[in-house]
Amino acid sequence: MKRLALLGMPNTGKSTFFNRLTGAGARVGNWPGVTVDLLGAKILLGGHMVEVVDLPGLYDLHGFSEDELVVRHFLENNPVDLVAIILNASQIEHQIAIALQFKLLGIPAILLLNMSDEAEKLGIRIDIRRMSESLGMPVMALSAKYGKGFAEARQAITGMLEISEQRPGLEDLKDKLAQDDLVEQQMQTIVSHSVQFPRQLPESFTARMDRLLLHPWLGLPIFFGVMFLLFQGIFLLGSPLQDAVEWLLGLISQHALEPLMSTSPGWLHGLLVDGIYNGVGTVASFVPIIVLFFLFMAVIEDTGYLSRAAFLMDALMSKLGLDGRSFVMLLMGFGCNVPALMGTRVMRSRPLRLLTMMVIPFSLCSARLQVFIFITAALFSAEHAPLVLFSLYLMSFATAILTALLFKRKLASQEPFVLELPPYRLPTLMQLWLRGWQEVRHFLHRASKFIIIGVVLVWALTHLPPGVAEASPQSYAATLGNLFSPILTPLGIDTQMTIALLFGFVAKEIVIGALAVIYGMEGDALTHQISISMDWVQAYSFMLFTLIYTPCLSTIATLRTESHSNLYAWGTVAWSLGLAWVVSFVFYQCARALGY
Ligand SMILES: Nc1nc2c(ncn2[C@@H]2O[C@H](COP(=O)(O)OP(=O)(O)OP(=O)(O)O)[C@@H](O)[C@H]2O)c(=O)[nH]1
Ligand SMILES: [Mg+2]
Repeated sequence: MKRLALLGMPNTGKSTFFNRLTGAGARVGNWPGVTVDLLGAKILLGGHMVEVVDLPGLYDLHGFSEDELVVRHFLENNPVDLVAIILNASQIEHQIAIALQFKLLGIPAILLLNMSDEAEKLGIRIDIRRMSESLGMPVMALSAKYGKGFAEARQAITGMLEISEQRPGLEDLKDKLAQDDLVEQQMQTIVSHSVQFPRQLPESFTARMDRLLLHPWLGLPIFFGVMFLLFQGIFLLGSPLQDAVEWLLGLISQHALEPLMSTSPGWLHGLLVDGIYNGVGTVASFVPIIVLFFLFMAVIEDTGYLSRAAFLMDALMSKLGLDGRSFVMLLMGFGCNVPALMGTRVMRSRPLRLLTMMVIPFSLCSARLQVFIFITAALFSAEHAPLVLFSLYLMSFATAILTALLFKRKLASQEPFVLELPPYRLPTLMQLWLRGWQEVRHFLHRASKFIIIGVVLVWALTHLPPGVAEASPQSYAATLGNLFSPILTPLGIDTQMTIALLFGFVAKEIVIGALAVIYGMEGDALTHQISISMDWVQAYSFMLFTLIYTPCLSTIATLRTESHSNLYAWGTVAWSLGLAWVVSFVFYQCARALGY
């Protein structure tokens, strides 16, 4: 099998090209450092099976951040037939060095000048033929996003792969890169011979937008306003969709599932309908909101506004021992903590990375959001519910800030970093569609992996030993819950909720699934049941604990693999568990003391 590697600086459109070439759904975003790990896909090109590998971006081959190491490690250990170097044509004068480095290494390469649409708008003219001659490798103009030049690039790659021979991995890549001066010199010659810059770059749309959005004192209020509108939009559009899914699930159960199951034994009916169907269904009804949430975040990310958030928050974050990128990762953590943790690979300083990874688990992720929407809808009025949710987001930030302040001396770093502000770009519908679909797939994956197993286990615990009444004090569930009651009763958390919390350790989606199973209800009946089984103080204490105690098993696993340290991973978990207990305890006891 042949192997084609896509390589270039961060944010040049490698993943966009990869998706177009392979039909895969790699994550794309207008932010340097979206791809931080290898991603491969196999396709048929000109009669050969070709493995295409999308690599993280790298500033140069000397780079030593974790994501750049991934690239170097790949090149050193994997034979490749062809390297497609993808660069941003509008920044050609800074980016062409990588092409030269590869040429000096003697690896067959093709140079794709991506974003040629943007370069053209800026009035940058590139003499492709001349550049190709002086570089000694094929050069092509491309717009991976809109498809211009794609067919030609694909054809050229196919042709080159036909004749190429696989090179073994490049051993000791670093030692072979000693010719920086030479690269610098040649780079200038090539650019001056084949690129024509306009005498004066026109004032771009981006510059005009930034005058407002990065305004010294309007910038931050605008940013928070945008985030506020985003959440409003999600609920405005999401709630009716959620109701529709619930209605549909009810219909299926009433007209298909119940008649079908009417003759089956009681326990099987219980397991399949009250257990799996209600449990997974309750979680599934949140999928529209979560998909919308990711779509809105994708727009923020893909327009390039996320980079502005990093810029605006950089000064504040540095007071916490973090930087603007940490803030962006916290925001990404609102979606899911796992990719946010991996996104910290772009940080070169290990202490900074560890500190950022320590605060990310406090980001109120979309799985926790489901629990909170559910509980607030049950216990608070429609007027108060948004305020309650908002307060939980504030708590999420507050716990992150507290953690950073407490640990910043232990994990002190001074990594100088220059923030790149990419131009504003509009995502295409295709990109948004891909993103939405990815989230649905991600849900199905989690549903099959954790949620079904979780709800079945909860069902078994509430129905065993045989013969006990459902969730009665004699059931295993109650026994297990009682085991933890000395710890959780002072927080106002009862046995049922304890079971939900225990399973929530694995994945937060299971929390509501588990509640559906424990009470043997779904939809409005379940909401009503929750509203009478606790008061608002207990509910808020439960939500505080759920927010802080630990995100999920995948996050813990990621903390461990990314830090290469068991001590760090479990230390982080111990800290958040302890903090969760203290915060809930203080809240619950104070509220009760005040007579609520
Ligand atoms: N205008 C324009 N935008 C593009 C083009 N190709 C990609 N983009 C946009 O550029 C941004 C970066 O694209 P990605 O494909 O994520 O870039 P990448 O090189 O994989 O980035 P990293 O994974 O961070 O290294 C996204 O907002 C894309 O939509 C193009 O040809 N023209
Ligand atoms: Mg990428």
